[in-house]
Amino acid sequence: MTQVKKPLLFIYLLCLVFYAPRIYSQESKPNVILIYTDDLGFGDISFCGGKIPTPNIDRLFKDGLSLTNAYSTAATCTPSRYSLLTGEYAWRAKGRGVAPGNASALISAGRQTLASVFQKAGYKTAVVGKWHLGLGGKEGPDWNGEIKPGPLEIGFDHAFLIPATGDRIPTVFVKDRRVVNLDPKDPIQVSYGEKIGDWPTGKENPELLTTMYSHGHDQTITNGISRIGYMTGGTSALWRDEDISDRLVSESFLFMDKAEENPFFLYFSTHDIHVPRIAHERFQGKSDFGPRGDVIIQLDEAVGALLDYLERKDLLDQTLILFSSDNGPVWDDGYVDQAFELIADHDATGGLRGGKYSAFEGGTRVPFVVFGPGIPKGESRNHIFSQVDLLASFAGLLSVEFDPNSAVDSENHIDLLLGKSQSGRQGLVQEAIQNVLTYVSEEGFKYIPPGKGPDMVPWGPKIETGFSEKPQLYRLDQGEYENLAEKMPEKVAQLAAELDAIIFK
Ligand code: NG6
Ligand code: CA
Repeated sequence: MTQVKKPLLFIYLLCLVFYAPRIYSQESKPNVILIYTDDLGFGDISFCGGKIPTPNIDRLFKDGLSLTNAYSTAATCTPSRYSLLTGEYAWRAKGRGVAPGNASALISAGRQTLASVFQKAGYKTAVVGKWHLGLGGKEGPDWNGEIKPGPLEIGFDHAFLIPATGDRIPTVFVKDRRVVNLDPKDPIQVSYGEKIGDWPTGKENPELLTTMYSHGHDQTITNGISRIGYMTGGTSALWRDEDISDRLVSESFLFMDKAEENPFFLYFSTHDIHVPRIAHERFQGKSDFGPRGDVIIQLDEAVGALLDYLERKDLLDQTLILFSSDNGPVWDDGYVDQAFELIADHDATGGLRGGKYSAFEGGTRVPFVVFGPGIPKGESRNHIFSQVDLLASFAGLLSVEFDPNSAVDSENHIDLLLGKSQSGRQGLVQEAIQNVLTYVSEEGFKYIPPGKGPDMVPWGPKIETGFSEKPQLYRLDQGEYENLAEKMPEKVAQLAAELDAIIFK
């Protein structure tokens, strides 16, 4: 008997040696794609009640785990993205508000980030899409030379970037550290002060515009659209807005193709559905809701293209997909694209008050889904979760040591993300415009401290700020309409103290 068993044991051990790493890499080191959309609300997804069909995003919801009380850390892009990558609330230091298109890098070279956590665990890492976290040293990016520091200095192996936003110049892509397709004989010049060069502007030559601006956005015209900021030069490098989504998808394929044997982390940071909302010709007029609806369809197709890719490469069962948004929805965000006029019964916030920029929930409570192997299908959790937690959560999953003094606000909630636990945060902070900080507690209360400020976002998007000179307390299951602060002064005091404890920690 023993003579028979020994070779069997040997074969068994051999199998373990060969198969264990595969099993490990499939189960513990899944590929991770973080689809980070721009200005997308709950109600923009047809699974959540949206009127524009989003079958591919719906698939993530139907077959994944949705966190219904997940928050971006801010109601605008730059601070949300800063927190997402660093694990630190952006408001802890000045200068992390919406960044101009020539801002220098906001995250210092060498700093630990979500990407560096993946890199440490042996992943190939890439960011493809919107960056909006500044590039270059103190002087800002050298558009005609090496653009450094940037994503490659903080944990990304590869970058294909919209440097800031679609509505900020320069309207060129940056690949790793260089502007794509730049002709050195036609250097780029950029100014966020005085006009530079002689290219037409929206203000001086509105007759050249294919999309009119409504507020701001009246400076240099590229591709028929006037933007924020002035530029001249770099003609061969200018993007065509209609092609952005397709380009981001194809660049993602290139990256995933090259990752080969390594697991990969792809931060797929879409331009959609930010302004200017210029869908590819094949989507123009496809929704009944004008350009805002068309780019939702385009976004959905991009998600579908990623899913198809994974299916084709047989990677679907080895890849976790996270899907979320950097802040809540907005309608008129600076261009006349009829987003407001055509909204009809499409409720982009999904019933939340406010929207992008706001201290109300519409500013920061965003769609959040996890989809992939082992994730409960079609379930949801209502525990509170903040995007600032991704760093500690993935460090936990991958057993990577991380510096909690740098990711000071990040908590490990990987079990919640994977659907294995029934608990979340105790409380979290959100940042509205004008640095207003609000607080949500695990019991479902929202506290907005008293402060001065306008009722409506001042520059025109027709969104309530949520600011008031009185303290505000809401029960979130009842919406933010009945202010309970006077009825529940102890609760106000408790939440104000909890908020202070986080601010001054
Ligand atoms: C605002 C822009 C808005 C958008 C926003 C940033 C004006 C009047 N408005 O200043 O159009 O670009 O910044 O959006 O210029 S975010 O999603 O990147 O934070
Ligand atoms: Ca945004």
